[in-house]
Amino acid sequence: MKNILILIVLILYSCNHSYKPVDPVPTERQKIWQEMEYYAFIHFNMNTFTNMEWGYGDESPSTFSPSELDTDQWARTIKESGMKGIIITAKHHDGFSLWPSKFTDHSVKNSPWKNGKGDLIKDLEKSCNKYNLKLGIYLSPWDRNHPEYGTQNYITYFRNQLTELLTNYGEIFEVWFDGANGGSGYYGGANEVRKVDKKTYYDWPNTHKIIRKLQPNAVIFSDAGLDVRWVGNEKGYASKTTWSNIYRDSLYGGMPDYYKFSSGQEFGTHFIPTETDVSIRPGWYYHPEEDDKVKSLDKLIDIYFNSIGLNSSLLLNIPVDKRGLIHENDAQRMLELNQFIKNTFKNNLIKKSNLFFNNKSHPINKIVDRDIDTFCPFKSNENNIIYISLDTEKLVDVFEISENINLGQRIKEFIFEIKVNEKWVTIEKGTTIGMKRLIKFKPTIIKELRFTIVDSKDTPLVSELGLYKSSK
Ligand code: FUL
Repeated sequence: MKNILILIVLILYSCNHSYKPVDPVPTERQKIWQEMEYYAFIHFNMNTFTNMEWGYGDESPSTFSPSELDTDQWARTIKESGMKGIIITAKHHDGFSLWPSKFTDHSVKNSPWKNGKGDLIKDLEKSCNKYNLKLGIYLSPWDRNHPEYGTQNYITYFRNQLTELLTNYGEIFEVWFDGANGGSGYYGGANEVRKVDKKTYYDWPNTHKIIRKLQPNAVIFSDAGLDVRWVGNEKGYASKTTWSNIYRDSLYGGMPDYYKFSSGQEFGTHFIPTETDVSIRPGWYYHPEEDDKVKSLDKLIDIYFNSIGLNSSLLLNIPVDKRGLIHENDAQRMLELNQFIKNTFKNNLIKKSNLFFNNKSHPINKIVDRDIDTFCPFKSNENNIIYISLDTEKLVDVFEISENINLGQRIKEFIFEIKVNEKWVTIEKGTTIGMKRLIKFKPTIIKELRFTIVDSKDTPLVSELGLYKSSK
């Protein structure tokens, strides 16, 4: 009995006793967002009907005429695909608004859809509620339709529209601001080039205040955050080294060399994780000629491992078609990807292993419980190897590890090895971990593996470990 008590005390002590945060750490809203991992972008707007990617701003509202628009079909397909939310292009660069904004005539209210009585954002809000999905808003700062773009009056207009979107459509989980802005456009008939100073024109701090006031739980996305930042490319790949930390005040939306900072910065002052946005087709918008260009399942799996598996989230874009439906080809691929994810990660093969650290046995339960708030510290001066012996030999090809990022991102360098024919084989020498790192390797039968934390800012706090055999 006494021995059991000592064991329990040791177990409780060895995991989760309090550790000081290593700043910067995530805010509550970032934590909630980060656990979503995978959610959908929908590009559906005027461009869907003109077969363009960037409308000029002179399109007639009468062009917007979906024949079978059904936001329930979107939400149902997205839910069945395992995603947690939808971000919709409420207004893209051409300025057409998918809701009957009081502040412009360039909207659905002057379109044939539902005889001008429709409100697509309202429909989508209802569908999201019905299927238990979160709703996010893309509002383009650049507006090639608005006559006053480039002046202070446009900023007022932009904020008025933002206020409508954040007031009338329930809880919004993310507000998405694109970096592309300023250039040629219709601008109410002026047909000219308008350049703005991207650093100062939008007076972002005051716009952010509006968002915080109306939707305090929403994360704000742009190249520069405030809460979530761009991964730096539109291909679906995060950097192998991805610090959520970054010197936020040196960034601004639309900065030309932003991609240089996509890895984040080890000593960055703010915690701003990346979001990986990529389209399931070549274009962001629907083009019939791309019906047979939906990304293959293998490509999407690769993107999954290189976004969610590299301390990022995955924002997968679905271009809704001219009917107003998610096209059959896209829907099929989305469901296939979900099947892959579910089958691959349903069975954590590490669960019954023996874990040793610093040559002592260590309880594994807290790091296989899918709860990022429970973790084990792995700190030693002599031996920083986490050694795992599986209960039986197993065929595996995916390793997963997560840090307890609530106390700050810490791990700087690691080595992952498996034992094959009595020899240790290095699978990956890497750098950062963060929220999640997935390592994919050739399917191999193994019984032993080890993970060495070569360098870390402070005591490494591991919240999750996993080992799987992928289903494809
Ligand atoms: C880009 C935009 O210019 C594209 O049209 C698209 O909306 C993409 C998500 O962001 O920068």
